[in-house]
Amino acid sequence: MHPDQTLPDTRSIAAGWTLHEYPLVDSTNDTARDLPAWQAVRADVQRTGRGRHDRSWVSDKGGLWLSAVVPVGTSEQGWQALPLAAGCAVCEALASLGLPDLRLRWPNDVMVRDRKVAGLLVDQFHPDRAVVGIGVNVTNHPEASDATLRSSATTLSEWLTTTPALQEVATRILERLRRVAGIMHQDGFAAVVPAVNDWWRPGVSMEIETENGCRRGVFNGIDAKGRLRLLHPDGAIFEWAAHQVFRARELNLSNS
Ligand code: BT5
Repeated sequence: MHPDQTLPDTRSIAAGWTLHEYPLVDSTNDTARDLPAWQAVRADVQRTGRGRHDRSWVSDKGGLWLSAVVPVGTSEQGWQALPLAAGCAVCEALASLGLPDLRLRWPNDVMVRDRKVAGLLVDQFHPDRAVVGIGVNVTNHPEASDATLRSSATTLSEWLTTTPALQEVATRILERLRRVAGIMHQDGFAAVVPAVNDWWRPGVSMEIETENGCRRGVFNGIDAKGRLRLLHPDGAIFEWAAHQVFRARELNLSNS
């Protein structure tokens, strides 16, 4: 723990979660590293919020910076599919608050139209559980820290007449995450694939960067293992796991 981190405010919330709240941490994913399953960390501000592939995540006051510890089975597939299932849980939670025009952008950016409202970063520090990091822009101003986010990011307050409290957003997300994780645990990831596939924009053209170079095609949802299905111009479908894709870009749309 960082020396200036104060003791958290800890309480039980809905769906059997215990939530630890801090004013300031480096990254909630790191603070949650050694917690048991079904515990979560929320911070008002993160000093060094992390995105995927060592990218940074702007985490100013007013946003929801949340990390939830979820048990994963021993199968590699269980944990690889978790970010997709968690993205679906975040979409469901934000839709329940009345956010319009929500969708997922592969692998797990949560978008309102073409602007990113939430991002997910899943870390696995222990073999039996994963830390699902969720960042949601609520009343914060990410563009004040990074001007490039002016056109690519959005916040809940831009779309809702009454902006919900951070605790309310956290509770709704954790409730749905617990439900989705329960379905995955009982019936496997394939059982949540149809729900995940409902959140993509259909027929979007994409370019992906892989270690073997760039590939272009039409996004065709995910398969039962959680891999991206890319339809090539010759009609062949290729599958790509998230860890094989360094960057994904939707063509003819704004991107982050
Ligand atoms: C993500 O990475 O979208 C994962 C973000 C996860 C953040 C949460 S907050 C709680 C937990 N603790 C952490 O330290 N992290 C997690 P990626 O797909 O790599 O997207 C990163 C890119 O999103 C950046 O390069 C920017 O372009 C953009 N970005 C940065 N901050 C943003 C923000 N607040 N809103 C929208 N876009 C942002």
